[in-house]
Amino acid sequence: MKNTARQNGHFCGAVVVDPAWVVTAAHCVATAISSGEGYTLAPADPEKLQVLTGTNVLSRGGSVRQISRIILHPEFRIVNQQVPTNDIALLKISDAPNLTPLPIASADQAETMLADGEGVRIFGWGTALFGPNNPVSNTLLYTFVDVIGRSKCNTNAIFDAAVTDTMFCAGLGYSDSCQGDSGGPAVGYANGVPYLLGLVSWGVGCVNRGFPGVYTNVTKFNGWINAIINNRY
Ligand code: 4AZ
Repeated sequence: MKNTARQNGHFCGAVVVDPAWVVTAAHCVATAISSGEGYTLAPADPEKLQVLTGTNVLSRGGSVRQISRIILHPEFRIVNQQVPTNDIALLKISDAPNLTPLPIASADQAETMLADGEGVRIFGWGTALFGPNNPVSNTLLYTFVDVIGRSKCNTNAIFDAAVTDTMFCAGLGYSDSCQGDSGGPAVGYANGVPYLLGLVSWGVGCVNRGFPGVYTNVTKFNGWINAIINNRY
């Protein structure tokens, strides 16, 4: 996704789940509005964002699509100042909504594909290093990361119970997602066919030997996604 307020820059990934809809991380497309002591999270202005499709090179090819709606998951929150929960949002493509979707894994497929030690493939144009001023990648990068089971990921030494059942952990110390990869896909394969399992959501640095990346488990949101796409609310 590109943000017109950030000099046309790439800032987050997204995944096509319907000819007219893409899914991304809610934290990519939410703005905090202060209210009283705290704040509420509201959708960003869809006019300021665009979706680049049909190329794996940011600077060349593909087409830039306008979006008309941003729908944050109603339970999207940022807990303890930093952990996004229910970190998922849908964007409606208003401009040539003829995209080819990636199917979302079923709950049963996800059970198998997200077992401890399974490999998932992650994709993004994010940075290679964590830090304040690193460039995003002009070409789409991918890597494989191993799923780290929730009980291990929730130990005191790692995320100390912060990983809920709508998240999963993957990638410990060898390869990882990084800044600018948020909202992009984690994919599993069944007989060579790709299925969407997750979205890059949060972590502590990148390729950190102590901390895996954390992903939104998209398969837990199939009902919400279908309800919106099929215009049921
Ligand atoms: C980020 O800042 C970010 N290694 C994304 C993924 C991870 C860390 C940070 C996971 O967008």
